[in-house]
Amino acid sequence: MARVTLTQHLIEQQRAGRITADLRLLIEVVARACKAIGVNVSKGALAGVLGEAGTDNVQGEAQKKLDVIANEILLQANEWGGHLAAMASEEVEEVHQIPFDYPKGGYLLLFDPLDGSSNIDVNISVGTIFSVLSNPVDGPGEPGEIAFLQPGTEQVAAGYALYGPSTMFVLTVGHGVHGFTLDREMGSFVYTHPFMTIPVSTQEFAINMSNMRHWEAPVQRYVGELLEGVAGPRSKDFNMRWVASMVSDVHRILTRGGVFMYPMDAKCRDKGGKLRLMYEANPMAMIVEQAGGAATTGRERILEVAPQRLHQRVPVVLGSSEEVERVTRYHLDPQS
Ligand code: P6P
Repeated sequence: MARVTLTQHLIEQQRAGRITADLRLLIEVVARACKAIGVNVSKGALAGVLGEAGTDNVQGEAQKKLDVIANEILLQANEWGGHLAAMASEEVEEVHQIPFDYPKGGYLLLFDPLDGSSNIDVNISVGTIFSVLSNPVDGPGEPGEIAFLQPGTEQVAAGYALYGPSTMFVLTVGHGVHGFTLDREMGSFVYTHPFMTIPVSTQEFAINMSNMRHWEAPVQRYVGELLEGVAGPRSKDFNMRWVASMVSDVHRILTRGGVFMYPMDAKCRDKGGKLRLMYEANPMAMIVEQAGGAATTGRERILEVAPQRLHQRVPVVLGSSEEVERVTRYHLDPQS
């Protein structure tokens, strides 16, 4: 049977009126940039791109960390496309405007170009996360930070690339979550995972246990019950996974269920949390909800958080709805 590619899938979404031609082309450009990032990531030490910036490679050029390379690939790929009014990246403090001589479009693109990059040097999977908003600013003016500060419910598309044993591209435009696997011979993303769905219940949790002493009481209680296993109030045993690469942990949950937590704790409280709202929590929350899961800060739905700053952080609890609802209930009703 002829294999459907990302391009064909997007054309079908456009024919069904679910996305515009411009959004289709934007997603294609992002996916192509992710392929280029994957090529660099998979070279590892061979490309002289591991390790810290500041050292010189054989040509005497300053070596760049992979996340800087990934950021440049995404910025350059999207500047000329004509679909964007502006971009925002974890790697760039300010909003990135489209060069004045390039055509502009009606979308805002936000991304974490290489999430989990601390895992690069130890050859553990990393990913790229992206989010698409509509530009609320009419007319030719350059959108400032304010234009980006929209709640996650306003996202028109969200997705990630996972540079793992296989390179995958996972996408939602608000009509389910769909996964694509890179066929390296063809160079195209093949539609391999239609309508990815997160099981309601699970026996697997993901959290950095080394932070236990810093957690707030509801998380202490919740994880304590998981660790009590079948003899405890949950009456079943739980397994734990922590890749310390959000895209990998979320992809596992999308594939077989689970609950992922980077909760508020005494260590990250002054920053508001660990993970970034606009280009980590929001896109992943849209994906998780579209796959039938849930995503909260522990106290409120992530997609309804009103952003105050472009790079703000939030606590994150996401995955199998039964578990996310329990953790959230423990925060909101400690006597429950
Ligand atoms: P910790 C990676 O740096 C990241 O932003 C996420 O991808 C990941 O879930 C988290 O931080 C890991 O944090 O504290 O376990 O190193």
